[in-house]
Amino acid sequence: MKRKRSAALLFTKVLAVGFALALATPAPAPASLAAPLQPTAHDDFRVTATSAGHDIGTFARSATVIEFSAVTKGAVSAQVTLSVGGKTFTASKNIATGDARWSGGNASLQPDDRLALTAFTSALESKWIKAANAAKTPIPLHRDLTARLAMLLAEAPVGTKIGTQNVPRPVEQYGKQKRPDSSIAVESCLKEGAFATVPNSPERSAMIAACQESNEDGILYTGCNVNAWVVHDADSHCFLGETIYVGPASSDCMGKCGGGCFIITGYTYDCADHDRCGREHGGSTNPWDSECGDEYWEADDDFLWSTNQCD
Ligand SMILES: [Ca+2]
Ligand SMILES: [Ca+2]
Ligand SMILES: [Ca+2]
Repeated sequence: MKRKRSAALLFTKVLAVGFALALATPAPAPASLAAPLQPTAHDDFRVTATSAGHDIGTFARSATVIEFSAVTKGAVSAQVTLSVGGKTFTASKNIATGDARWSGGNASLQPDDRLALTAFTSALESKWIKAANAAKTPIPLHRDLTARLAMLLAEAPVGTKIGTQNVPRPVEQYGKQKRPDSSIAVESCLKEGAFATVPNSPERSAMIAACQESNEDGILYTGCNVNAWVVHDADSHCFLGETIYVGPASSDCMGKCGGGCFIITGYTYDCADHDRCGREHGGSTNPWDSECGDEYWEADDDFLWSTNQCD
């Protein structure tokens, strides 16, 4: 039932409450108001301006400072700018038209940048995503996109220039990649090629380069806690298919887009391919991670558009 109140009475009450609060609340120290924002502590997350439709702030991990600015426009589109150690990355997404774009303006990320971004995604998960889930409220689009861009950048191949990528929303599919009959692992490389060349020779490198394959699956969900047929290639071997256990019950959430078990993204084949490649050929600070560059680019649509199917 709605109760009517006189506007004058309400105004008087608001004034009275405000006055009482002003008396009861100690004034903040002038120094904290005047201090410029210079985060220096470990994993220091600060929001300097916020509303339902935007957030601006900083995150610092050791010497690396990330500045973020994110805005939702018209309820269906969002724009995010992340400055990582002075390098600017942007993303935009429109869920009505299915358009998305992200760019680094040809900047490249170094191991320290990636470690800061990984810590930043953890902060976003606890401050924004888990908080929204606990309150059973939807995650604002600009916060969702901030987290997805941070996760994507956290896994960018070290030293690789990041230009502008157009990533329209692909058709989301569900199902299984066909596994070759009665095989545990299959490498496409011709045995004759391996026998005919010497390890670590230019001829062997050329032979392996010739047996790399692209494998863009759009967004194809693996399902949850299943054996999936995943594929990758690298500088040291040809296109290789293997059966890997993926899902929330697997080690470190194998197949989930983004590091670890971050809540918002899905378990997909392209992210499983990239995860497997990263585990075999390099962790977050390993420069050889560039071997998984093709798997990375094939997964960017999964990072930006996939949704969690398993929790
Ligand atoms: Ca993909
Ligand atoms: Ca590869
Ligand atoms: Ca793939």
